[in-house]
Amino acid sequence: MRSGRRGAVVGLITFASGGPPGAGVAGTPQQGPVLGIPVTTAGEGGAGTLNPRLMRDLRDIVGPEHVLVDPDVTASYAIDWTRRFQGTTEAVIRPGDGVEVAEVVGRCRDAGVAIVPQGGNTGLVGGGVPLGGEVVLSLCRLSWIDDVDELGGQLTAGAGTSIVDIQAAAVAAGWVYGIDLGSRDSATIGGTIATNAGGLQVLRYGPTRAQLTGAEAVLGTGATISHLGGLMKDNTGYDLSGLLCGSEGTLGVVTAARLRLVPPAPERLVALLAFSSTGTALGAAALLRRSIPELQSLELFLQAGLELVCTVTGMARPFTQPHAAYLLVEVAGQRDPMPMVAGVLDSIPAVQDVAVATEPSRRAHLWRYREAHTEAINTLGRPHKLDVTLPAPDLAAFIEQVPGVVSDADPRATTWLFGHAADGNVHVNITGVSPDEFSVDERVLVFAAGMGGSISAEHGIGTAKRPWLRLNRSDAELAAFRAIKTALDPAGIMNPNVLLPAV
Ligand code: 2HG
Ligand code: ZN
Repeated sequence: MRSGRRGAVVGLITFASGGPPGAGVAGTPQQGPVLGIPVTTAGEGGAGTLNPRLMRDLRDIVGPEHVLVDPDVTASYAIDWTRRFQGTTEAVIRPGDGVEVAEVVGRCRDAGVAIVPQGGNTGLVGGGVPLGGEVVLSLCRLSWIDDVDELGGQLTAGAGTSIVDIQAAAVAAGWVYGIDLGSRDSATIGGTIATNAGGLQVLRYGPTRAQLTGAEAVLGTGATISHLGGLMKDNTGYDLSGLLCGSEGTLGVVTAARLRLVPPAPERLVALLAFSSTGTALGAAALLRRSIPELQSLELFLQAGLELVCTVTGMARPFTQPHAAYLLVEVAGQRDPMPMVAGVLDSIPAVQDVAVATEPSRRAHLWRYREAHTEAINTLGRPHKLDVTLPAPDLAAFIEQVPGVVSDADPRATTWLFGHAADGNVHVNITGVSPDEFSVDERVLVFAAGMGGSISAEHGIGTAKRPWLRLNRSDAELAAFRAIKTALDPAGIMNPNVLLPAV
């Protein structure tokens, strides 16, 4: 194990340089800060030093055209979607199947070279970019769908398959894939498993882990595990697929997944509801959850976000008057939901304005007010993105108070709030703050954890929140995490700069 040099002090929390225990990467790994966060470099003595024999072996395994080394080409693999997290890599490796993935991982393990697995690169917490000069293992060529079981409602997909392609294959088989998210065109099943992605329908179908009946993966040891039989009931010991889900590439690389599908719910209605306060909106959200079993989505946004979306997209404002808070509600079932939804809305006097759509393009239009928040905020510069969950009774107070917490930390900052009301999950986006300034991040995470919340609802810990995992996890839990990491990735080559706090 390398020696731990004390590292940067970020706000209230001091953290040390270096990777997780067991990160016994061969050579003399260098450590240096990126955005003030200490990182462990690729191995073999740091960036610029991948040895020619390793490169030759990698070319033999995947074919020379799938080992990308031109910096102009590799640059796009080294930056995340927010542009806040940017690293460098000497090589992007694009294996064509699980066997090649295993050979690449085995060869990198032998050479002591760290790997960052990468899917659609749509993660928002710096979990899929080579901040320490790691080799990028792109799963983009593992894009295939197989073994569609129309009877049982399941399919198997390669890790590089996009969510939109899985959704389409499910529909073609008479079923539906229960996960939907704004980045559906680019996000891949492998990436969404690595992060246990949530999205817009968690309230009805659960997060990605709930869709997974099994996975195939190459562990950091180089061993391949495959559990793709898809049995709905299978109590034969540890749920390794469930463990890999949410492990952010720190234990191994998922190469394929067996997914359960859900029955179609063709009769749909989307309603945009306006309220005079966050509190009344969240009160109505609770009532909607209790009254409408076919509730598919329940999203929250505020007036400032709506105004920004309208300005950036050119969309007309949905109502003549501005309102403090909005709920976007989708209901989907076998029968026309309109009469039932109308009855429920009549019983909520706090609703100040309503727009309802049943026709697909009108429904998509209402959804755009919510989904365009991410891209609209990105036009203001590189945002800080924090993704927290609060206990339901504390959500309104958090939303009301967190802008003050942010501006106390940095008066130049602007706070944007939106999210998944039914899950207690609010996305705190902060603009006007330098990308390498972490004190605002820390204040928000400490505030959320202090209210009993989680510092990561659905995006994962990545690099962005790694120093603060202790806010939610005890020493005993972290020791268990490290023991698992050491067992499945003894050489410490798998995504060494994410999830686990440095020691
Ligand atoms: C969403 O819910 C995504 O739209 C992105 O999780 C959230 O941009 C964000 O912070
Ligand atoms: Zn979200």
